[in-house]
Parts: sequence; structure tokens; C-alpha cells
Amino acid sequence: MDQFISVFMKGASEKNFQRLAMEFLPQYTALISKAGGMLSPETLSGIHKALQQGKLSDVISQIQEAISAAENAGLEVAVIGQSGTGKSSFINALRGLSHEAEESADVGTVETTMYKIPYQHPKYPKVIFWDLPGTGTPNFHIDMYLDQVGFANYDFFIIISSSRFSLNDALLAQKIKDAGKKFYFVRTKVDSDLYNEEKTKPTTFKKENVLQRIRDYCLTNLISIGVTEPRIFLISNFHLDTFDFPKLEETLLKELPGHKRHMFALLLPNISVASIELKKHFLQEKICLEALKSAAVSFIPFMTFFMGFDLPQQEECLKEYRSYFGLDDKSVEEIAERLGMRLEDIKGQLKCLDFWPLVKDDSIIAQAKNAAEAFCAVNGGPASSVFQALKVYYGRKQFLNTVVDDAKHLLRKMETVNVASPDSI
Ligand SMILES: Nc1nc2c(ncn2[C@@H]2O[C@H](COP(=O)(O)OP(=O)(O)OP(=O)(O)O)[C@@H](O)[C@H]2O)c(=O)[nH]1
Ligand SMILES: [Mg+2]
Repeated sequence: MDQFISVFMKGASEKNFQRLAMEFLPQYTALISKAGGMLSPETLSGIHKALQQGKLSDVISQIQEAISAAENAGLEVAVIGQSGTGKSSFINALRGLSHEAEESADVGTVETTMYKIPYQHPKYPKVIFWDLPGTGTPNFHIDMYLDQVGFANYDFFIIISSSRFSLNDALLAQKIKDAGKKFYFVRTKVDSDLYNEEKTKPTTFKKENVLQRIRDYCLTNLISIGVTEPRIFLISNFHLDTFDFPKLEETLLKELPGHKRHMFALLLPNISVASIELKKHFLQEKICLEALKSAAVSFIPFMTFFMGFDLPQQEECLKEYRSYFGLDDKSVEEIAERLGMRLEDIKGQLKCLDFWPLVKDDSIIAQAKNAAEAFCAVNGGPASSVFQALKVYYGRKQFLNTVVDDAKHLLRKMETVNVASPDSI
């Protein structure tokens, strides 16, 4: 990540824009997650072109536009399936809510989803999950369904089943495809399939074989009712870190447009080290792009304005990062309760809760100073604003790394509790 910034500083201070343009794409690719980043191919080539021409003000405006688009992106996800298949549970899981939480979607054994119901993400109000009426209800008419539910508004559809996918599901998938939208098949409750198989066939039971059988069965079933090359994800709403949920996340991220990808990545539950790392990638990308933008400003004569990173902004930034990784005050309280620990004890183990030691860390200033001097001292001019940009960059990086370390620490703690619990897989 530092290399991304230093390549830019070097190229800009030497006014070697051809080289900068040449290095930009590989540097950016190395920075982002394998699911992609927030810049669309068009923006990437726009920035590349602006660098080639040495038009730093264009670079700045394109980065700014991309960041604003990512921050303001909305996302509407449609969840469809027959009654009792686990739609509400899936929505609650994606919203990071327990089924008992006040704002959660009703989960039950009687048919609870009769109308389409929007569920906002508690932390991202522009992200809405729609619990749509099941395809098995008497009022379901394939020709009218998509119009009735207003298909054009959704970014993608998740079609859920807990046994076999029905003919209606397949017909609907075809219609969704014809309407130019994406759909994904999700087979829930594989935890109970495994439990039942193990109970009934204890000597021959093999987890992988059971999962493969379910996968093959879904595939054959969907192909036989006319879906070509269906993509199926086997999940348990109670154990998101296992089975295909991580693969589903990655696929959804890859297939979303760049500006929506950023928002979606940040709201995903922190279920594993891999998901924490994925989120970290997206935030690193934003830190770098912001730094690039500020650094570019420093190299434009007479354009010395610079948005500072004063204490309230720094505190807000740390707060935001904590929220992304489920370390806000409310979540920490809930975690302490789940771990059966005193709140003070758990707080004592987390470094990200204390703002002052983090901002007073002298190493941030030292790193920024070294990096700024290395590139700018000889040129005189921009050294001080470059130093400001780098200070923000190293400060944010420090916050992010601290929050990520704490999130991983708590995850390990939670895993030991889950392993000890009797219903774990
Ligand atoms: N074992 C297991 N049970 C699940 C899973 N997902 C949901 N359930 C249970 O299945 C039942 C139905 O889940 P819901 O989430 O209410 O299903 P729904 O599709 O919203 O149902 P309707 O609202 O009636 O359409 C509940 O008892 C859930 O606890 C899962 O992945 N594994
Ligand atoms: Mg429901």
C-alpha cells in the first residue's frame, strides 16, 4: 500500500507522468481485493489518461467523483423463495442482526412473509433487503410477478430454497435473466441436512459427500427445469463462516458495479479472518485514493488548499472503522455478553477504543516526515502540504490496522466459544 503512494509521489515530484501512468494500473491492481475495487474500468482508464497527459486536476476530480459515488451508492437486494426456506433468517444474517433483535425480520415456522417487506441495513440505510412474497403462494402468477414486485429497482435477486428449487423458481430465474438482472440460487439449512445424515448413517457419514450430493441434486433439478449453468451456494444461516457463504459474498462483490461494491463489502458480517481482510482491502483502497488526491493537490501550483484532518475528524474516522468491523460501543457490549465476560475486561483487551494513545503516536508524524522529505525536500515547494497529506494517510492506516487487529482478536475469542458450544458443526 505504501508503494502505491510512493510511486505517485516520485512520479509527480519528477514530473514523469508517462511513467506514472504506466505504473498506475499494476499498482492499483496490487492494492485492491481479488473481488475488485471501487473504481470502474472507465474511471481507471480516465485516471490513466489524465496521468499520461499530466492533468493532475482531472485525476483529482475523477477520484473525488468515484469516492462520492461509492459513499452514496444505494443497494436493493431482492430475496425470494417459498415459505419457510429461510429468507428472513438470511436477511437478518446479512444485516448482522440476531433473530431476536427488535429490527430483525420475523423468523418462524408459520408462513410469515405475505407481502414484500423492505429491511434497511441498520448501519447503511441506503442498503435495503426486500423480503418478497414466495413463489409458492396461491397469488403467485409468473407473468405478473416481476412487475408486481417492481423488478427494475433491484440490483440482484437471491432465490432461496431449503430442499429442491421449484419449477416456479426456475421460471422466475429465466424471467429475471430476460429482464437483464442477476440472480443467485441459495440452498439453506445444509447444517440440518448434515445433522440428520450423521444421525441416521453414523458409520458411513462423510460431510463432503453429503454436501456434494445436495449440490448435484440442486444442479440436476435446476437444469431439468430449464436453468442453464445454474450457480448454487450451499449455506447455513446459523454458520455463515462455513459452507459457501464466503464464496457467495465474493461472487456478489465481483459482479456488482465498482461503486456499489465498496458499500456492500463494508456491510458484510465479520465472520472470518478472510472477511475482515476483505473489508480491510476496501478501506485501504479508499485511504490510498484519498491520499493520492491530496498529494496531487500539493503538486498543482497555486492549488494549496487542503482539507485538514483535525481531531474531531480523526475521532470520527476511528469511530467509522470500529463500526465497519463490529467494534462500536453497542457491538462490544453484545460481544462481552456472548462471551460471558465483564465489559471492562473485554474493553481492556481492545486498543482501538482509546483514541488518545492512537493519535499521540509519534511514529505517524515520523513516518509522514520521512516520506515527505524523501520526495519533496529537493523541490522545496510542496513539502509541507505533502507532509499534511501523508500524515492523514499514516494516521488512517494506523487506525485501520489497530481496528483490524482487535477485530481478529475478538473473532478468535468468539470462535473458542463456538467450538465449545454443543450445536457447532
Ligand atoms: N437449521 C437451519 N434452520 C434454518 C436456517 N435458516 C432458517 N432456518 C429456520 O427455518 C425456519 C424458517 O425460517 P424463516 O427465516 O422464517 O423462513 P422464511 O423463508 O422467511 O419463511 P416465511 O416468512 O414464512 O416465508 C425458522 O425456524 C428458522 O430458524 C438454516 O440455515 N439452518
Ligand atoms: Mg420470512
